[in-house]
Amino acid sequence: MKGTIDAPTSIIEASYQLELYDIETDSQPHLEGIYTAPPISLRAISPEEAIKRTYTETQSVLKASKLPVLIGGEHSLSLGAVKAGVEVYSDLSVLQIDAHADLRDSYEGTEYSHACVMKRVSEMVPYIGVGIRSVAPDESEIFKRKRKAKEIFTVADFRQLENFEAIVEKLSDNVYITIDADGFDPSLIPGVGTPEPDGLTFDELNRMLGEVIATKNIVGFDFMELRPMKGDVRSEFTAAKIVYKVLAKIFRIGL
Ligand SMILES: [Mn+2]
Repeated sequence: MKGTIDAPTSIIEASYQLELYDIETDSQPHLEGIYTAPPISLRAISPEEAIKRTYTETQSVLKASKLPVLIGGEHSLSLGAVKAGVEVYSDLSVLQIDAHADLRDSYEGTEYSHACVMKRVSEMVPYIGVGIRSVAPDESEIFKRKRKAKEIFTVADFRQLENFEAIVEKLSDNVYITIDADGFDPSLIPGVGTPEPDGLTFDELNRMLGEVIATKNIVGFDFMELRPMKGDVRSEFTAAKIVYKVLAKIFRIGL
């Protein structure tokens, strides 16, 4: 989990620089009440244990009828949140924003690597992937199948859509959103492990999420895989902004 461990602190710090007013929704999301929980301690434990702790924390937030928002962190931690979510919402589906398919069965000796996260998610719930533009040879068959079934949209596929209906119609009523920072174009978020060119713009992602939030019940979301860079705050500021804007849209509809 090297590199991503400092992301939560850097995103929270960047959030202090955000204007509290959101132009788009004509609202101040902070007035709804945003509680920043202490960080989940994940140092010196196995990936399985880290996922388990994330699961327990998310479960307690859901039990309190609150909206869990996870700021990470290694992408595999999303598994803990999805597991907690599907226990409450049996029809749960996941919307993945990511440059990578993350469909490997195992990677570097573990089934709980960031490179396997969507394979593990797909074993729990259906999901739709958007922004995918980097696929390993051993993922290519399943990627092609999912792309043909319109369960995965490359950035090129996404840009050919006239509206977001094809994405929305595949999702169930209750949706968990997982955003890997590298789904964005690296000009917006250079601070990632694998900056893949030709990613989504802020506007593209913001508009698509707006449509999903308007039509679905969002049970939780996460923003993962940021790696802060020295001397460049673009990444964490963009991360803080999208998290705040997603909250603004969810709050406008009402929890
Ligand atoms: Mn990724």
